[in-house]
Amino acid sequence: MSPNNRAEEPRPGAPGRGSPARLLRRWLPRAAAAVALALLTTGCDSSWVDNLGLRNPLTTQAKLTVHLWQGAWIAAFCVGAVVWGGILWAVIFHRKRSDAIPYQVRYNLPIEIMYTVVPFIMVGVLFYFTARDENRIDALSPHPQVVVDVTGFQWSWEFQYPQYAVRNSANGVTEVGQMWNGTLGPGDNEKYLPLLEIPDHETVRFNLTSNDVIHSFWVLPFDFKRDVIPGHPNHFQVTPTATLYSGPDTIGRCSELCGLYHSRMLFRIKIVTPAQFKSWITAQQKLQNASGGAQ
Ligand SMILES: [Cu+2]
Repeated sequence: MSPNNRAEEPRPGAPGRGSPARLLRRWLPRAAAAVALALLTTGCDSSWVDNLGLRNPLTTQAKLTVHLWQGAWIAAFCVGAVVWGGILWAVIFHRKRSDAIPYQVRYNLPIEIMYTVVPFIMVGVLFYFTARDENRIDALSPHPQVVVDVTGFQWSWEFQYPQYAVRNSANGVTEVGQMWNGTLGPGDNEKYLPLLEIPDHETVRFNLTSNDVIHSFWVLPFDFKRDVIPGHPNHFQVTPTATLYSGPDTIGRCSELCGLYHSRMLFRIKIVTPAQFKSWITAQQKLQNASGGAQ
């Protein structure tokens, strides 16, 4: 460092153009305004913010997914706060004061060990909570209260309730419908889509199979989707925690690109009270007994 450079250095603590206090005064209001603007312009409602982009969970399993998601974000924010804090601290309090090369540090063993151990701990914590919740979400009870056999095909769905017998049918009450019709409006279309009706607060097991290619069964408020694969039955179980009668979340989807009309492979889902479910299933049994098959 030359004596000339030292002479150009500002006096420590002097309120020069780049002093920390002055920088903070200038940038803090701007940063606060930018964050407020981002929140306002994204137009998110509070549940979107609470769930960090996931749908409002309507099953005990979906609540686990949302909690895991929130926990992962909180952990990421904590790590982010340490990193951002370090960056801001360096930017504000260690600004360039001369052209001299700073003091060089190499091979600081404690820091090298910390760089290795801390990421391992972070991965370990994320792995533990993910594995624990995945096992809970995938758990199947040996005696589910309602069983639904789901069959995906190009480009619609069939729902069978094998516990509720129908005359001349080995599959029980069966719900079929049509794929979304591009020439009809949303209201009319919803009358023709296949209907999946399940009771609130009861364990419902889904057995998934496909007749042709790989599909994926996706119900938004389950915060869950599972592949529907030909020749490889898949299963999962949910326990709804609330009813669902209307709104955009009542449209279920195929989420695996499965051919030309993949985007039209929709169905309706309703979560009703157990009493409503019983009377609906009894009505379907009567109707299908009379006609000798699915409606
Ligand atoms: Cu599909």
